[in-house]
Amino acid sequence: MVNSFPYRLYLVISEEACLHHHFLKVAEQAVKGGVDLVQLREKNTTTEEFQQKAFQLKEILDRYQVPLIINDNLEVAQKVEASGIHVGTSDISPTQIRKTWQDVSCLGYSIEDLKQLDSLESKTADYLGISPVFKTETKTDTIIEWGLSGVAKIRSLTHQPLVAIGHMNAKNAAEVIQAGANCIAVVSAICAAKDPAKAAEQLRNEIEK
Ligand code: TZP
Ligand code: MG
Repeated sequence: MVNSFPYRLYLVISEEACLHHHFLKVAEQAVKGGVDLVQLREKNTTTEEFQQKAFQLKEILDRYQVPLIINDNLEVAQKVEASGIHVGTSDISPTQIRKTWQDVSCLGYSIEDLKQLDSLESKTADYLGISPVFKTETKTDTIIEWGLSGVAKIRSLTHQPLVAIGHMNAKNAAEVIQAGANCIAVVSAICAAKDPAKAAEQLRNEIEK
């Protein structure tokens, strides 16, 4: 069977989160270090700005054949011909996205409650975001902290690809994979690193352990 979700290390990037280098440089370095999926997640920006950044980022990612996912903006995602879109429970729904964008190849949906696992919205997604695995200062409007036991519980209930996000780093990546996640998603572990390529490489090594 073809593995439709082969990704292991997922960079969720915004210009603001990149502390030491321009976000395009961070993305390129991260890909060189082992990131194989990238999401552009820009809050507090205009659609025009978001779109411009997405075009710039996609140009780089295309060179490495790394797919671009757009956070919660269907218009931008389709305009830049991204590979997919990621949404949370309070955003446009996965079923609505598929109606509008029939050939979307990678649709991500974050779950914050076990009950959501059984929903049509979850089943419509190509992967589920376990959000957040651990509390993080990068996103504070969260409801739950899944922890390792939450990851294991979700793994026992679904065969869907699982992306772990929230305070993920090289110290905890291996155990979260062991608990059942397919892929580790990070913001600050790479965006705030002085050497994003090295940070990505360390994460990737832990994931592949
Ligand atoms: N969704 C759930 S936690 C999170 C998002 C976007 C932020 C993760 O950031 P960090 O810095 O990797 O903890
Ligand atoms: Mg959202």
